[in-house]
Amino acid sequence: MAALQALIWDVDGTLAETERDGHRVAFNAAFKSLGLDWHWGESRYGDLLEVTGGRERLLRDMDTRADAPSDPAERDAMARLLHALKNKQYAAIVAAGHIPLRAGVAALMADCRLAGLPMAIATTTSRSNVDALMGAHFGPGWESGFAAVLCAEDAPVKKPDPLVYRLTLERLDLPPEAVLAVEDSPAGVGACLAARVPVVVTRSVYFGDFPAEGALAVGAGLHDRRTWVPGVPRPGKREAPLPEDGRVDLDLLCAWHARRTGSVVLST
Ligand code: XBP
Ligand code: MG
Repeated sequence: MAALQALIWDVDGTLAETERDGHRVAFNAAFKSLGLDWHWGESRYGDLLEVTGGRERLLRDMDTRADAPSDPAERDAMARLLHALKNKQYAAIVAAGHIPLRAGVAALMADCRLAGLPMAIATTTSRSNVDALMGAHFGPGWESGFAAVLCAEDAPVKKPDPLVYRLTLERLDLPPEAVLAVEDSPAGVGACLAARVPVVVTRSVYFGDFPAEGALAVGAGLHDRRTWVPGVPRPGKREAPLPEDGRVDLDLLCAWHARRTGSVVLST
């Protein structure tokens, strides 16, 4: 069984709570800038997160609106414009310091750097959003700290499709069993399982209680290992939460990765 050779990060919900206070707020500002009387509340946005991709999410919402253009080409153009405006607003929100990293993220990244373990990013959000968030927290040269950064522009078929993980593995030149992903959403876990990538789940505000079957471990946040429960591949069979204090560090992730027993459920 391969030892851990790279850690792969999801972005939205995993690195930071970007959705409720970032993308949602930015979408609402974009609606306003076009003079639209549209507003996504927290709960409505949570429902729309079933759709991955901001533009795709907009199109889903437009299906329910009488005042959205009825012509498909016009509707598509409007979604593209709103999405571009939203991403600009999002970058401004992030640059203003409104979106902190989730607790435990920076420390785990520092563990990887210290241990010389390569890291990658596998997300189906736009590259500009990743750049805005990572640049705000790690400075303009942040990308040099990552062996691969794959975004929506690289993988246009979005999670839960495994494409972004398959491309990331290709870029890293590693087999799936040699990596570990950190995810927060059902779509993210679905993408990992379909790509046979082992995954741990750090629960985010919008995905607080999905079953996460097939994950190696599930917890409320990387900062507190007492909230984590190592998973097993079969439904209904779970271990007790970890008793000891401390964060989820690289040693713990390596231990979970090493003791997995074919725990990646194949969905394809
Ligand atoms: C999150 C997404 C994205 C973001 C918005 O994907 O589904 O669509 O909500 O970004 P992940 P865009 O968790 O894999 O990062 O507007 O650029 O799509
Ligand atoms: Mg996510």
